[in-house]
Amino acid sequence: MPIARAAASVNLDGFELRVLHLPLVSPFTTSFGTETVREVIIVRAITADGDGWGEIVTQQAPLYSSEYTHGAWDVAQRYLIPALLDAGPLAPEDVAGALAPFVGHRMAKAGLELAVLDAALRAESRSLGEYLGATTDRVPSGVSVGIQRDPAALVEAVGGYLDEGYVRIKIKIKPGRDLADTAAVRDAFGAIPLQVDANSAFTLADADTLAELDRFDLLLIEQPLQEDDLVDHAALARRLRTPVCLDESITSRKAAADALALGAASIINIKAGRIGGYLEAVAIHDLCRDAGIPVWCGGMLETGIGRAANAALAALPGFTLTGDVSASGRFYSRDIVTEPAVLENGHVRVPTGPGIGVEIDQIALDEFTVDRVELRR
Ligand code: NPG
Repeated sequence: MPIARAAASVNLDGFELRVLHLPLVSPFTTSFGTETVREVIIVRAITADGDGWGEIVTQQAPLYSSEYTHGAWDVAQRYLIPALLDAGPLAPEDVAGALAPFVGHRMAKAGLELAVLDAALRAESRSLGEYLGATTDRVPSGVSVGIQRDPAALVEAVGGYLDEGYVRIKIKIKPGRDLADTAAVRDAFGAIPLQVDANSAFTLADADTLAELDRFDLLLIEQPLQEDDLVDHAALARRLRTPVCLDESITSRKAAADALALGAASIINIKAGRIGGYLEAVAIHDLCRDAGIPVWCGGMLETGIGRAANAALAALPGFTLTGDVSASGRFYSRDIVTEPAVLENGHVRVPTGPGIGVEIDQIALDEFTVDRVELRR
């Protein structure tokens, strides 16, 4: 179901970029490191008809993927924004094409596209959910739990999130912090919906250990091997009963189609940042829906801007598995939107207002800004 009705073009006067440092409510540890502050770039598209907001979800260092904040900051100013400002009146559907000559940098492209989309949809008083094809007004909320000091601390953290009402738990694993952590959560909480995320930390040589995860009846194992290990993922998938889900490897609709053709995944995590934008996300959703492959919406510790957009995306009908669309309070005590996402009976509401459907808390935005630049046509 491609976008049913295109958005009108916008006349871009310029863009503002800000680097923000948002303190996390607790450290977030994955197989690639620990974050205590979320460094993120906020994009404001400036048009005669009003502003649009987007978010570039890079991290400080290139540990999850090759992108990182100051790389995105540079490429956006040096190449991407000038290309958009030179393009004349621009429809959101044309952003990806205007940026296509520049290889990679998908998170930067996604953040710029979202800002243009938001500006265009606000000008038409149309919500992002309606535009993308959302079919529900609230989405079930899963939580991603970082690696803790030990399995007992993990059980305590998971228990807290279950008490808050999260309907699905994902725990981070890495070599040496895999079977015992998963067993501890299964033993403590019984048959809860549970999945694990390795963030590329294993190799095919670890297949025996990973096969032992089969006894925990997990919903899926996410990205056990490296980003470019499609053939090895296919070999691993043949060894496991646990479904293999890909995240880092899926950088585009084409990559998704290749992964499915190879049997490298039976489930796909869709993150708009990782694949260059929300329109590519809809394309992967459509591909998977036609192929009978379940998808779910991943998270990148988004601020209220990206979090609202993710809720809209997760409301498309092919998102049959619970995503990492948690409440803002999971990561932030103060967000940069006036109505941060909250958990209501284990669900997050899909905003219905124009564009991404949330308003910016300008005071909070200023408070967390550490760098700012404006580029005009
Ligand atoms: O709920 O936003 C969230 C976080 C979900 O675990 C999560 N994200 O590998 O999926 C991931 C991980 C991540 C976060 C990766 C930030 C890279 C950056």
